[in-house]
Amino acid sequence: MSVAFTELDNLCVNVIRGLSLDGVEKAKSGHAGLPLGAAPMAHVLFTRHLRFNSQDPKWFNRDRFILSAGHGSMLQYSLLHLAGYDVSLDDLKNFRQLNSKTPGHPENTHTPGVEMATGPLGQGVAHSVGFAIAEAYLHTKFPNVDHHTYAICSDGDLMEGVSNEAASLAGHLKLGKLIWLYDDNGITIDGTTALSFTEDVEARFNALGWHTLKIDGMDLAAVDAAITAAKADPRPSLILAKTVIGFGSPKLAGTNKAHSNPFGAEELAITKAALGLPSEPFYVAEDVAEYYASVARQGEEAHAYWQTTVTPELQQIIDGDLGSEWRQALPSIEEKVATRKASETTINAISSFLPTLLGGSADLAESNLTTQKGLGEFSAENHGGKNINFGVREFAMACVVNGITLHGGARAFGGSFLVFSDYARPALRLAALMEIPSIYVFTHDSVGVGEDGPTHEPVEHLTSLRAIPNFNLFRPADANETVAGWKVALESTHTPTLLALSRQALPPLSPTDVRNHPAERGGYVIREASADAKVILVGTGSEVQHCVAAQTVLEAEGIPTRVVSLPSWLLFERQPAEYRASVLPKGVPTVSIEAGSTLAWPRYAHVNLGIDRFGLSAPGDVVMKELGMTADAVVAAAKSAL
Ligand SMILES: Cc1ncc(C[n+]2csc(CCOP(=O)(O)OP(=O)(O)O)c2C)c(N)n1
Ligand SMILES: [Mg+2]
Repeated sequence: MSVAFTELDNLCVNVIRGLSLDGVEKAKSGHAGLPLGAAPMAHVLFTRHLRFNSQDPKWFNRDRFILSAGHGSMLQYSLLHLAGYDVSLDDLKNFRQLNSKTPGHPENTHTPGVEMATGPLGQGVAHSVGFAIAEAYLHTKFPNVDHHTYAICSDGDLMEGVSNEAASLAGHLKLGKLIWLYDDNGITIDGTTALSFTEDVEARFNALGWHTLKIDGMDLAAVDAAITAAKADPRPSLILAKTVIGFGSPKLAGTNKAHSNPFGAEELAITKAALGLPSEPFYVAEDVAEYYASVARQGEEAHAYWQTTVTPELQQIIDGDLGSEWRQALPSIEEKVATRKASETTINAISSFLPTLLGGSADLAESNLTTQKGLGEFSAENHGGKNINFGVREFAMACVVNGITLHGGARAFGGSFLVFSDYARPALRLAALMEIPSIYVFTHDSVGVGEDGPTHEPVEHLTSLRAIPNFNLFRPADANETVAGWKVALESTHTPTLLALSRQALPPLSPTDVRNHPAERGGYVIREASADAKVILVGTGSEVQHCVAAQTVLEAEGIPTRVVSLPSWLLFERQPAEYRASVLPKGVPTVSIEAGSTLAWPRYAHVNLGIDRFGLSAPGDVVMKELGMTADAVVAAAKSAL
C-alpha cells in the first residue's frame, strides 16, 4: 500500500509549477505549458519511484530519467533543484542564459542529473530504449545492476516516426523496465491534436507489444498506481496520462497559447493565485524543500547500500575501463580485402575481450559484416546476447547505440549502408553534441557499390558528415587503417566515430603496426617522395590506391611525388599545426581524390577530383572508371597542378 498523498504533495506540485513559470518569465522565453500539466506525474515519479543520488548524479544503478519533450526543460531543472542536485535557485534564474547550467533545452554536458540532450522530439524516447537495453544486458551479467528507465514524452514525441521505430523494437525485445509517461494533453504548437494526430495511440502501443495504461495525469494517486503497475509488468509500459497544458492559467490552460512564451506579468499573477502560490518569484515553501531533501537522503542511503554489492569486476565496467587485452588482440591484416571485411576480422578478434561491447546492424549484418560470431543474439528470451538485430530501423538503431553508450558500462555500434546514414543523421549529430563515443559502421561507402545504382551510392555523405562538429568520420584506405579506426573508436571518450567502409577489396598499403598506426593521427604520409615533393596526392579510402599508382607513374617521369592518406579530417585537424604542415605543406601543388563531393576539398588541395553528381547503375569498377576515379586521372590532374 502506498502512502496517501497529502496537501504537501499538492504544494510540491504547485511549487514546481511556480518555478517553471518564473524561469520562463525571467528568461522571456521558454515553455511553461508542459511543466504546468506534467508537474503531477513528475512529482510522483521523483518522490515515490525514481531512485537517484543527487550528491552523486552518476551513481551507476540509478534509475535513468529522460525528459524527451525537452522543451519542458524548466520542469526538469525545477525538479533537479528541489531534489538537491547542483542546480541552485540562481541557476534557475539564469535559465537560457549564456553558459548557464540551465540551457534552453536539457544538455547532459551542462547539467548534473540530465542524462542526455533532448529537444529534437522523438529522440529522447528512442534513446531511452538504448538505456533499457544496456541495463537489461548488464543485468544478466551483474544482477545487482537493476534499475528502471523512465521518460516523459509529449504528443510531438509520439508523432515522430523514430519513437515508433524504437517502441516497436522495445516491445519486440520485452524491455520490461522501460516506462514512458505520455503527457497526453491533446495540444501541440499549431493547435489541438485533432489537426493531425487522431490515431488510437493506446491501441498502437498494444499492437507493438507494450503494456498500456490510460489515466488522469492530474491525479497523483492514479499516476502512482500506474507507475507501480508498469514496474510489475514484463513488457515496456506506456502510461497515457491525460493532462491539461498550462494548468492553472485561466486564460491559457488547455490551449496551444500555453505551449511557449512567458505568460506576462498579469497572467502570471492570476495563475499563481489560482495555484495558491504567493507572488514571490522562485518561491520554494520550506516544507517542500524539506520533503524533497528527505527523498534525496533515501536515495543517498540506497546508493550507499548498493555500493557494498559492487565487485571489482563490475567496478571496472562502471569505470569504462576496457582493459588491455583487446589491444593486444588487434589483428594485423596483410591481404587485399574490403575494409568492411577487415572490420569484421577486427570485431571478431577483440569482441571476446570486450564483454560489454554490443552491436548489430539494421538488417544488413551479412553486408556490413558486424556480427560478433558465437556471442549470442540479444532477444526477448535472452537479454545476454551481444548481437542486436535492429531491424530496418536506422534512426532508432543510432538512437539505441547512443542510449547504450550514454548508459555507461557498455559500448555499442550499429551498422548499415553509408547512403542510409541520412536516415540516422539526427542521432549522429546528437551523439557529437552530447560528446559520447558511439560507433557507427557504415559500409558500401561509395559509388563502388555499383549495380544497385545511385539510390544506394553515397556521394555527398562524406562531406556532409564531416560538417558535423566533433564527429569523427573515419574512411580507411586499407585493412590496417580499418583496424586503427576501430582502435580510435574504442579509445575515444567524447567523440563519436563513423567507420566508412568499402564494399570492394582494397590492396594493403599502410603500415602493419596496428597498435601504433599513423592513421590514428587522421592524416599521414603513406608514400614519401624520392626527393623534395614537387606534387602531393591526397586521398581517402578506396582512392588512396590510385594516388599510390599515380605516384609510381609520376616518379618514373622524374616528378618527386608524395602520397598522403587522410582517413579522418577531424583527427588530423586536432593535430598540432607543425605536424599538419609537415604532412601537407602549403605551397606544394596538391591534388585530392575522393569518390564523393569535392565541396570541402579546396581546404586541402588545389585540384580536386571527386563526384559532384549522382552515381550510376553498373558494376562498381565500371562506375568508378566512368566517374573518373582512376590513377590516370590523378596523373593528369597532378600535371595540371604543376
Ligand atoms: C523534431 C522536432 N521538430 C519540431 C520541433 C519544434 N517543436 C517543439 S515542441 C513542438 C510540439 C509541441 O507539441 P507537444 O509535443 O505536444 O508539446 P506540448 O505543446 O504539449 O508541450 C514542436 C513542433 C522539435 N522540437 N523537434
Ligand atoms: Mg502536447
